[in-house]
Amino acid sequence: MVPVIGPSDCFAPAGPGTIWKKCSGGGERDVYEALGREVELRDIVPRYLGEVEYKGQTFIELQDLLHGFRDPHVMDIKMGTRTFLECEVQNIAARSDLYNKMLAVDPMAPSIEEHKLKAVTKLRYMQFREHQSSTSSHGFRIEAMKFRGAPPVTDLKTVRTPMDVKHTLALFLNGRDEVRVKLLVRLKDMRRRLEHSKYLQNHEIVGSSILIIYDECRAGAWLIDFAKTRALPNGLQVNHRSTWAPGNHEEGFLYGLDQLIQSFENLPQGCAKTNGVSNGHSTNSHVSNSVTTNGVSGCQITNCHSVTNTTTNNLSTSSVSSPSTTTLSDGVSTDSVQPA
Ligand code: I3P
Repeated sequence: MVPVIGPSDCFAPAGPGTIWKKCSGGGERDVYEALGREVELRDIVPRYLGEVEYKGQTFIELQDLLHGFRDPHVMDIKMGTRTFLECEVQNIAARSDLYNKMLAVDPMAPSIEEHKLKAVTKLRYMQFREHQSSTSSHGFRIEAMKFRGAPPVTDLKTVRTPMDVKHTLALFLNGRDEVRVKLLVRLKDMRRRLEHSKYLQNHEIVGSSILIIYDECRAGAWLIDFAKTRALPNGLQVNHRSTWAPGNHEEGFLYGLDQLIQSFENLPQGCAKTNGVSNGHSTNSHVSNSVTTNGVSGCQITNCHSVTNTTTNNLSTSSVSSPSTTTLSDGVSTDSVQPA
């Protein structure tokens, strides 16, 4: 996640052009360092600028991908068919918070036993989330998105079917076919680089996201969030496309990227064009009558959640105020951002 759509207490602005991300343990820092050493991957992940201690907390300083965009549209897409670490398979601790989150999505989902216990394991919850969303079928799910001048939309847990995904992507692009074409070029380039990556040959990339950003002038996509990236056990190989079975460490990252590319390719041109900024956005709605996109063409927006927005948005940042430590001449590298 990024500040604009992620939990605000995880980030602090550093800048200009950089953010601080709260970091527990050195895992994510090590991944950014390793990815930064692989020249071919440098351009598809935020630049890592170092570790920072501030008021007793550890942050990693990263390129602010939003820097240089003007009130952009942002989408966070969680990648992979598996979103939990293999170690969760052995974790039998049942959690009441996850039971409650499950109930909120589908009150019928818990078993009789789980209802009695009022708790579920993390594995059970994570797999439930995978099946409720497009993670299981598509190898990606849309976690959050933000439209220009509107608060983030995060109620997307049941965007699951190919139609749901298509409608949500179409709504996000708002009929901007030139953005779709640029993103396809970028996503295919990412796939090529990742397929040839040495790092990917011996790591599983679990729970990472592709972040898509576009405004009137530019469009880009990056790979973010590496808290659950792990080295594979010695001698084990994965192709990032095969089905997961306990112990095989496949996470379906590249399968998801294939499906994401195909989903963008299959979008009809000019689908779900809206007349600029609307007062609300609806995706995947069970409330199709509250869709406020104007002039929907080629797609019916049905079966979705509705989000009404009234305010201009607001980069949410944490209350931690941080001195600037590093500045970048250009927050977003020009070769990774394509004119929209
Ligand atoms: C959370 C989400 C996170 C996961 C978190 C889940 O569910 O899947 O990825 O954190 O586990 O609760 P939801 O998306 O429905 O809010 P990790 O990626 O760190 O596993 P947690 O509750 O143990 O933090």
